[in-house]
Amino acid sequence: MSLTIHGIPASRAVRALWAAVELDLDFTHVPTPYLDGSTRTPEFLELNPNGHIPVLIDRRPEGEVVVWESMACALYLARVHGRPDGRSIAPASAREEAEALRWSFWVVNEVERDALTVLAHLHAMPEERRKPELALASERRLAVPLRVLEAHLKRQQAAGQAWLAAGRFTIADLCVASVLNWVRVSRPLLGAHPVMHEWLRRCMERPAYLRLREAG
Ligand SMILES: N[C@@H](CCC(=O)N[C@@H](CS)C(=O)NCC(=O)O)C(=O)O
Repeated sequence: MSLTIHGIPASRAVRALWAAVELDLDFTHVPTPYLDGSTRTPEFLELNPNGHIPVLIDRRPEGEVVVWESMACALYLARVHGRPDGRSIAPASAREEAEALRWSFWVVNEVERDALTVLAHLHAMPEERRKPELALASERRLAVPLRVLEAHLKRQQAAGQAWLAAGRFTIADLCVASVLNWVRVSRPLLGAHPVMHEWLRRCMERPAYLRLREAG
């Protein structure tokens, strides 16, 4: 049995890598970049015909399992390689599994595109190519889903649970935080959602995440 993850931490591959590190898994990391054509070679396209990182390969007694789509990789690792003991990031009950699934699908569908626009046009792109009006329009749209998250986290806290799905950091927090991290460049969004802001800070200060980012 062996696990391999293709992709660099400064990309969506961080979701799979972060999950593997949180779960303390033994895995091979192939730091395939994405801006130099590495994801479009015939060999890579065999692994993921979409030409994107991350890709995860799980060599199991019953055969090779290939997973692409970053959220699927992270959820797969927690589900298949995590211990559902109520202490690890793996879902420990049907309710926690449902939370992980619904919040991961939610963040991809309701948040990811606008979050990336905010990151790109407020921070990541060269200044001369940024369009502040695009960032502003995305910030306005994001106010709707972020209100949902803020209200959920408030209810969790009132019930004595500091995290998204449980009283501990789980794969649900990892998946959602990996996207919301992109809006940390937006003061208005952080200021309008203080509970989310504080939760996000705690997620991004996880030693597993910091170790990955330090490594590149
Ligand atoms: N929905 C996919 C998107 C993956 C994706 O777009 N990855 C980027 C890096 S963040 C990539 O590999 N881009 C290379 C390319 O499209 O050529 C996922 O979440 O895995």
